[in-house]
Amino acid sequence: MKNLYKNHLDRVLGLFDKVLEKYSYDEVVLYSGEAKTIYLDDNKYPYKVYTNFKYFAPVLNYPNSLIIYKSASKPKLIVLQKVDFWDSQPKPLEGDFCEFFDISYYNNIDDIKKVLPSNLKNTAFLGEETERFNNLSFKSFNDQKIIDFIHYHRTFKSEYEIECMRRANKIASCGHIAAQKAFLSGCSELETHFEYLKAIKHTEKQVPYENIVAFDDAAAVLHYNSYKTESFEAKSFLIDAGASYNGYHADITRTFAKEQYSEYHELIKAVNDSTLNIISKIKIGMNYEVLQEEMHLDAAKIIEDFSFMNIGADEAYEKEYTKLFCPAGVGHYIGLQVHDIGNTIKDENGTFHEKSKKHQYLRLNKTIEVGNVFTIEPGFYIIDQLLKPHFGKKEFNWDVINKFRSFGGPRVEDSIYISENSVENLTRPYLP
Ligand SMILES: [Mn+2]
Repeated sequence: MKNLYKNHLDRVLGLFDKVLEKYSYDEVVLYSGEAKTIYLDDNKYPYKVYTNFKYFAPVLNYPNSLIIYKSASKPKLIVLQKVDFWDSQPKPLEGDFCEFFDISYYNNIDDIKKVLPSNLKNTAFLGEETERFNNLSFKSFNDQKIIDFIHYHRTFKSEYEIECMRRANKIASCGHIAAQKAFLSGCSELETHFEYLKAIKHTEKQVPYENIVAFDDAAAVLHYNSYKTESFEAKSFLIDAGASYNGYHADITRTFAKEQYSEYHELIKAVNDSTLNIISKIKIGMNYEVLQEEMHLDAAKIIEDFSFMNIGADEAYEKEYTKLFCPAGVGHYIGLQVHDIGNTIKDENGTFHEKSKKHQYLRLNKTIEVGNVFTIEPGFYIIDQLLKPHFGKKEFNWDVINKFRSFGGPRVEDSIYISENSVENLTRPYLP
């Protein structure tokens, strides 16, 4: 892992060498960010490190820290270590990455200006511009040209990043297995959520996104997070939950039926087959939107096979009825962010890439290239808000729709890495 990390850091530093030279800077300062205070309160929101800061190193929980990098020199990492008895004290940094940085500490946040380089006239600042940096004469704050350059290149992952994501998937899989058990043993949504956290050993603050733990019809609410606290005889369970390793994320969805060999179990199987089918169609050089079309072709087949409508698959596809049952995008880039950045940048100069016109909720419609990591997450839901304008229409088989409504609808989501010679599923080694 240390070698992988070393190569990753070399790549990151190489990118900064290039972009600093390209736009005539001597140096870059990245600010980790800070914990924000709630309005008229003395409590703070959970701290989340600036993503381009953690691109350098897995320094995830050290607010008010700086990375300073000048081409051809060892990057500096300056960490705040407050001395007070109220808060738990940040420990000195440890880990494989430490030896590749000049690490130093400062004790008082008001001294942050003292630890910055003395001459900032050719220095780029990246990160959240809080008032601490007001009146400082950086050459620029968050120069869009630098950001676009870095965000474009972040869509191509290093071997180290892939290894982190494999591990994140492995951790999340333990949670999924524990959650499935909890559901089958009659736990409530909230209890199931706790079992998940317990299994992955993350606090609520550490999960990459709010877990979706949805029983029965709640599964049709795509971002459901108002867990019911009471247990009840649930028939189906959808869990969309991740985990992180060194700041890299997993994003996995699985769906279960309490009753095996039931019709809903068949529907889950059909959606799982769709996930695997879409993955099998992936080719380097193909536009990601082709996979979105593939998802709708599969949804049309599900409509026909389960008789959700009184028309065939071809007609359901052509008339775009599949969008009523399968309204979301087929997936998104993933990495340091769950919905990783870079989907609207075409090249390192920041040329804007327009989103799909046909599929308004599709985040990604760029060409699939070596190094990309993205999710594939088809679903098939009964969403009354979408079906309402069609209520009563004879093309729809309302008996079947009514029968499935109380199950919500399945989604099955894996993460995929495109390497030179393979399409690697980062999720399946750990979870069926
Ligand atoms: Mn996702």
